[in-house]
Amino acid sequence: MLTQEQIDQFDHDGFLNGGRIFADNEVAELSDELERIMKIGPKGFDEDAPQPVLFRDLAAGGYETNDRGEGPTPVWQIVNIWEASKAFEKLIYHPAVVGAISQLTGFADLQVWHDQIQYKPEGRGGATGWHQDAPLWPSIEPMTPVSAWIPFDDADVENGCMWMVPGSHRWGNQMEYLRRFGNLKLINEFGNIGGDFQPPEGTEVIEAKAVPRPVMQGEVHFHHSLTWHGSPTNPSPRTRRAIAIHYMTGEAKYTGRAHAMSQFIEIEVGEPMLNAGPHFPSVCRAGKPVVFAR
Ligand SMILES: O=C(O)CCC(=O)C(=O)O
Repeated sequence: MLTQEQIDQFDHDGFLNGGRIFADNEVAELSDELERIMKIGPKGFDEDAPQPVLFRDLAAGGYETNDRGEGPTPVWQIVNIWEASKAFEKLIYHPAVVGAISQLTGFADLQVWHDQIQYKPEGRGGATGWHQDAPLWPSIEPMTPVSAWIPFDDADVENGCMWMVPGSHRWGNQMEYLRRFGNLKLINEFGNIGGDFQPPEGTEVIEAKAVPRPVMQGEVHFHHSLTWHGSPTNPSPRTRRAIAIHYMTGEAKYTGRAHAMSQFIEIEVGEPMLNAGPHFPSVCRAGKPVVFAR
């Protein structure tokens, strides 16, 4: 359970380190599972085997790639690893994570929108540009979800932890502004954002100032879907591996607009995502985390 102080902190900042909730052996199991799937690779799954929805190097665009589709500064993105791995399927139901998301959103019903591994290899892992999540998810409205971010390595400034801007979740859709900073990739420049940004009048935080968000193995970190965030390159000798689980609240409705997940939505425009089908598991019902029983 999060304390009221933690909930207030999240409301103010748009992010929160929720502390340690995973034992070492749980982190090790997930980390081994991730390495198993990385070995299979984007092209190695049998056609009829359960597999992720997307598996690609996010940073490869415009570069020459090897036969795995890997460019010179890889950020391996695996979307819905839970569909390919029992250990990750169990993770999306984790009662401490789900309970905290329910507290932070104030919603009793929650579903998984999708999950996403971002794997930055040691020495050459690429950057994930500054962005907000909700504007990249036009298929669902309103923009209220919260994500849990769980690392499988200590994620710190040296190996490309996320950076965030406190209070930015109250500033609406600012993707047009953030796109101007696509050139920021290296650790020593990544925080140079927001200098000329004027937060909307009446918001609590009135300066756009980026801060690094180190998260240690075993801990969970939460961020609002409108919080400005991104992560720089990983020049360190350590991997930076993590999963984000993007949750939807019971108010989410299908808009008909496109996203990698929209091909799996089995409802009509305007209907609640609650009925969207098996790719969007319900993980909290009437305020109680659903027990994973498979
Ligand atoms: O893992 C990262 O560095 C970025 C993840 C991210 O953008 C997200 O969780 O929304």
